[in-house]
Amino acid sequence: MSGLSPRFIPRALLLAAAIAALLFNHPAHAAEPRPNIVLIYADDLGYGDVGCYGATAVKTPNIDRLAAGGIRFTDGHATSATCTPSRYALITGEYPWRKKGTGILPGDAKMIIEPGRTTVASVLKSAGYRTGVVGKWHLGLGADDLNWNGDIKPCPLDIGFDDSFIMAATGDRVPCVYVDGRRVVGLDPKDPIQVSYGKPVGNEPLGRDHPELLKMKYSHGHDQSIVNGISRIGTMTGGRSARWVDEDMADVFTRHATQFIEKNAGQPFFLYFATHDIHVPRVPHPRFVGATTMGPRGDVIAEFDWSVGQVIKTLEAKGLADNTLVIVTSDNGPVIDDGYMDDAVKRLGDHKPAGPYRGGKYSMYEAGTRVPFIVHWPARIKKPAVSDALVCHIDFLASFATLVGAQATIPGDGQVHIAALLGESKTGRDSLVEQGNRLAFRQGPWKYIPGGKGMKRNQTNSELGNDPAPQLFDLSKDPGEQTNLAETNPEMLSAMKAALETIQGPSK
Ligand code: NG6
Ligand code: CA
Repeated sequence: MSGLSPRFIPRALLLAAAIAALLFNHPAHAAEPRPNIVLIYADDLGYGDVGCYGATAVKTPNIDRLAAGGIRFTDGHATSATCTPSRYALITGEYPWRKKGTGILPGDAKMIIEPGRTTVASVLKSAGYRTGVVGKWHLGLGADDLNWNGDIKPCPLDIGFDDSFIMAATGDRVPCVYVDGRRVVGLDPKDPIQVSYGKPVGNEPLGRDHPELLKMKYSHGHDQSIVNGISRIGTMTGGRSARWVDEDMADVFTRHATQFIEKNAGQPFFLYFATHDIHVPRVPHPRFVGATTMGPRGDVIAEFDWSVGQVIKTLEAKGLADNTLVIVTSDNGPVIDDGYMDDAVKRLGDHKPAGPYRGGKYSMYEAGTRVPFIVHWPARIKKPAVSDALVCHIDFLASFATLVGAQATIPGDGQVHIAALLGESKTGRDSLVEQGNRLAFRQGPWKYIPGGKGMKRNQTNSELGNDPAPQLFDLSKDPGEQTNLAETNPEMLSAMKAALETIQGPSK
């Protein structure tokens, strides 16, 4: 086996595990029906932003209830400290930094996951699951020269999703419309949409020229097209009847999520429910305004918790709660000022969005990727617990495939960690590459951040971890990454550096 590069060993192991699962254990419990899988993916929700991870300034009873009845992970990760790469890894099981063009995408980017590729959805679909995506996509849509007024192809329907109701990119990027299947919702053909991330299109006023038209002002970026009194990144013209109302967005997405469950109650289903909450612009429905003392950033956490509650209610009403595997997690760590003046900094009080961890969204430090991570499945998880196993979204594809007995060759960097995910083993991954604006590496208690030369903080004031000197931390004694051991433990430093380079492979 000496000819196998380390990158391919997990693939071989996976295959073996998948075959073993097929032969001996098909599916997880042959006598039991396979579980439905509902993956609730928050946006920018920090480790410390929910009650069961220590928050007191916002109440999250629905998420806390799932944690109390399931497994709550303390070392659960997205692959990356921003959205597009984390979602790319979640869907494909491949580290995003292996592929060019997986950074934060503009709203008119073409789709970065090729049709025909194995995805978490295509694997489950091939195993007989009905698959759906609702919410934030941010993996690009269409090919070059996408026409928003016609059929959008490729889209999630081309990579394994039977149903798709999404926004193209983010709440703060044009086009500010929903896309149902291949079509923009509510579009009047007489008022076609045009979108640009270059030269502005149309002649509607822009935020930077007309701040008096804004109900929420920007603090950085976000100074172009004004939609619903909020200026965004990029410009759009037309499509007036199709434009979303931010205040209603959580209701719209949650309704689609619960309808998907109701419609598919009679068969196994996989729902990827990627909320816009708690990303900017933070615009809760009026019924959540004032839910916390923290202003919009706190109130949209309460709104997110409500969305989780609606999903649980629907599962219960349909008698599906027991045999549905529900996961609640987030695409990257928290950020306070992400470009709008929404009082998040001023009203934060003593709330700690990152919990005990350093950094946040965009950062190489732990809070960049370490996020809330809860797994709930009453039929299988009999002993609710808190688990310190190292787990990551990149393993969902391989793990779900094995769990449901899907016949698939699992590509990429994903590993099967069903036992850890269900709390049946205390051991998860041995190691994990964490992505900020560069790559950091975790192995056992150790964390290695190569020396950088970039800025220390970006406009959001998030600590990026770009110190020129390499950093090494022992997270078992120093979870807050305060004491750099690089100089006192050069052996470990070089071992970590070498291990990261081996996984990275030769640079292309
Ligand atoms: C940044 C945006 C930020 C957010 C982020 C993507 C500016 C100044 N900042 O470029 O507001 O949209 O991209 O966030 O434009 S993510 O969660 O989708 O990765
Ligand atoms: Ca995000």
